[in-house]
Amino acid sequence: MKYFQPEIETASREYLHALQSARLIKMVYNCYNNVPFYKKKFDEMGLLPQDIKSIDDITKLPFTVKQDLRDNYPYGLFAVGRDKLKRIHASSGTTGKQTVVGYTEGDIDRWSQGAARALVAAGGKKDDYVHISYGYGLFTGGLGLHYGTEKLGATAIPVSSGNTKRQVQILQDFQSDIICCTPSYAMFIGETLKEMNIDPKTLPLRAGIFGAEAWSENMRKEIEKVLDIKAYDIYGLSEIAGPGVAYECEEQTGMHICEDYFYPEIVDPDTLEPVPDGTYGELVFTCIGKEALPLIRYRTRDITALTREKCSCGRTLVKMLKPRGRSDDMLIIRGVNVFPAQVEHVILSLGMEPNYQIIVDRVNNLDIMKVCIEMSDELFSDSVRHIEETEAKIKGAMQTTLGVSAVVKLVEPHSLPRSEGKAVRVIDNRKI
Ligand code: DLL
Repeated sequence: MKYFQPEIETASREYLHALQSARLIKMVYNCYNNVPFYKKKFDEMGLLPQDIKSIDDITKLPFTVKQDLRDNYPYGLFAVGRDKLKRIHASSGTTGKQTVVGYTEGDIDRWSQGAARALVAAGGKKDDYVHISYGYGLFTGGLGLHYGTEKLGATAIPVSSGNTKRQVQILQDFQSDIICCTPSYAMFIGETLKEMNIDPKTLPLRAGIFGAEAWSENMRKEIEKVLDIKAYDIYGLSEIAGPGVAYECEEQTGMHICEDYFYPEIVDPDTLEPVPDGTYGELVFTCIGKEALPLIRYRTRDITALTREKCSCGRTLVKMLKPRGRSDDMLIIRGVNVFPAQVEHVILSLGMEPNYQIIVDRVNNLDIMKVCIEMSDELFSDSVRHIEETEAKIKGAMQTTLGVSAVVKLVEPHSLPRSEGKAVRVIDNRKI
C-alpha cells in the first residue's frame, strides 16, 4: 500500500481548491451560527459569512490564539453540545491554564485518517505491529496513533511511556515493526538497548514515527543509527488534531499537511501578513473539516515554511518544513534569537552525544547561556586537556552558528535527566 487515501493524497490542486473552498464556507457558517465568540468577532469586523466565497478569502477572517481558548475555558469555543462530544483532550502547556479540546465521532475519524496516512507514508502495512510509547491520557500522542493504527487495520501495542527496560523487552518479545514516541524518548530507548547489550539489528523494527517536539536532521541520523530503523517526522497539536496533522513520506524533505481538513498559512508573526512559500514564519491553521472545535486561523506559534514543490512520493499535499521551534521557545540571549534546535544542530554536527541542556541566567544584567553536554564514555576517560579542547571547539562553533557566545560544559555520561515524553531542554532562570 503506497497511500492510505490516494484520492486525497494525490488529488489535483484544482480538486483540492474546490474542496477547501466548499468546506471553508460551511465551517464559517457553523462558527458564526454556533460559536458566540466568533459571531462577536465577525460583527466587530463587519464581516458576514456570505463574504467568504472561496478559500482565497481566508485572509479576511480573524485570527484565533491560545489565550482565546483559555479565556473561554473549558468549553466556550465548542460548536456542538456535550451530547455530540466523543472525547476530550487537554494540553498542559508550560504557562497558564491548560487548554481543553473536544472531538465528535466524525472529528476522531478524520484525525485517525491523518494518523493512518502517516503510518502508510512511513511504510506501514495492515499486518504490522505498532508499538506506541507516546503517553496515553489527556495528551493526544498515545490515543492519536492508536486510533490511526486501528484505522489502517494494523495491530496496536499500547505500551504508553515509561519503564524503558520493559519497553525494550516488549519490542523484542512482541516483534513490533514500527515504534511511535517522541524523538528524545527514541534516543533513550536506543541507549537502553545498548546498555542491555542488545544489537538493534536483531529486532524486526523497521521504522519509527517521531514528533511532539522539534528535532534536528542530525538527531534523525542518531536515532536511525541506535535503533537501526528509518525515522519519520510527524506533526500535530491538540487544538487542531493530535498527531497526523502533517506527516513525512519516504522523501523526508518536509511533512505533507492534511490540507483537506486543516488549511495552512504562514504569516509574518509581527505583521500577521502572509509570506511567500519557502519563507519561514508562523504556521496558522484553519479547521475546514471539524465539528466540535472549528478554529479559524489558529496561530500555532510554530516557526516553519511551506513548499509546494513536486514530491517524488507522488503526494500533492503541500509540505511544511521541519519546524525550527516555537516562537515562545525562542530564547533571546543578549538580543540574539536562539532556537534550542540550532544548539542541537551544532552539538550533533560535531559528533557529540545528543544529551544536552541549556541553562540561561542573568548575571549583572547580562544574559549567560550555558550549554551542558554529556560526554561519551570514551571522551570521559580521555585527558583533561582533550576535554578542554573539545569544549573550546564547541564554544567556537556555537559563536559562529548562533552569533552569540555560550559557556560550554562537558558533563559526565548519564548525568543529565532523560525524558519519556517531551524533553525539557531549556532551563531559563531569568526572572523576566
Ligand atoms: O504534541 C501532538 C503530537 C503527538 C504530535 C505526537 C506528534 C506526535 P501538543 O501537546 O498540543 O500536541 O503540542 C503541540 O508540539 O505546536 C509544536 O510546537 C510541537 N510539535 C508537535 N509535533 C512536532 C514536530 C502534540 N514534529 C506542539 N516537530 C506543536 C516540531 C512539534 N514540533
